[in-house]
Amino acid sequence: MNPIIPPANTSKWFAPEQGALKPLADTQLFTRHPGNPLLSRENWPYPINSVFNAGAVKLADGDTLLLCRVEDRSGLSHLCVARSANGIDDWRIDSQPTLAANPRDYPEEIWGIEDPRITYVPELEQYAVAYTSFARGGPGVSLALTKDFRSFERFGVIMPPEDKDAALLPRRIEGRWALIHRPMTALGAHMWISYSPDLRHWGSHKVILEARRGGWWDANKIGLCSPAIETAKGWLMIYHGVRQTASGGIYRLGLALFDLERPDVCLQRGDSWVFGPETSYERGGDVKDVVFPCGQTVGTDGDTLYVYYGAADSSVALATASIRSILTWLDANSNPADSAL
Ligand code: BMA
Repeated sequence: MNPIIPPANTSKWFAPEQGALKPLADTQLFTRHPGNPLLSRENWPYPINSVFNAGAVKLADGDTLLLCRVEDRSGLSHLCVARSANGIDDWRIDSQPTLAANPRDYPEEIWGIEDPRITYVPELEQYAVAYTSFARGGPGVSLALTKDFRSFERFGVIMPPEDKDAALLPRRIEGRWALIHRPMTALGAHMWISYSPDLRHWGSHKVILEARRGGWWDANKIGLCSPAIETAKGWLMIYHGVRQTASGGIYRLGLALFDLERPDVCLQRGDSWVFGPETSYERGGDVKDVVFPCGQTVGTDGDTLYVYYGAADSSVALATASIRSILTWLDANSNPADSAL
């Protein structure tokens, strides 16, 4: 029998029913840092249960700042800053919560605040922090602005429950601010975009990426991970998909690209997931089988992504990737029609 010889430019066969032969996903797009996990409860200057799901930003002085979700021993979460010159080790951690829930003035935070995403907004010369506020009505999206991660201007709830996984785009689109978020609606758990003239009043809501159905890795529930990355080819978004199994959910990461001036228009969506729980610190922890980035920084080469992710709701870990390689991968592995499955 003749051996099956793949075409020269592909090493493997993939999904013949989709027409042209496509290479299998390159799961090596993301490389774990050998020092993982970077931060866990042992590193904390005060007693906590766990630290995970951190927003990230590169400060003007070159430091990497992580705004970590910290779960204390009451079970509720607050946010705490860790700074490092190289973004890898020698973290300087605030000696007490940096941004704690304030349920007296913000009752939507009665069960804590979680999962911050940080966007630097040049027009405001401030960082916008979108985070989950958790109360009896469920999780909602709250917003705060800060210049220094010491004092914060709170805007309160900007998207009512049930909603989470939100991040602001760094600039206005046709004069309006744009927020990516993930409301739970009768339609399902899909990614939406909403617009605002002032960061307080939001409208023009639209679904931009749907959870797929059936056996897909991102069936039924998806959400934005770290904030969208502006590239020459479009807004690159890393999103999570949750596969429900008999033993619980598996949180994995996928890629999608959106039009620069029409961020509601999906240009490409990867067929397969590109990063999922494999190591012991991702497969085991308070919630097993979870990788959950909330932030990234870009290296001085303008190409290397440093993606900070929560591992198993127990620690903060780092994976690096090349933006150029991700965009090349999307060219070879996406099907625009998939955005509306
Ligand atoms: C999601 C969020 C994350 C969490 C993940 C896995 O719904 O609540 O904060 O990391 O579940 O538990």
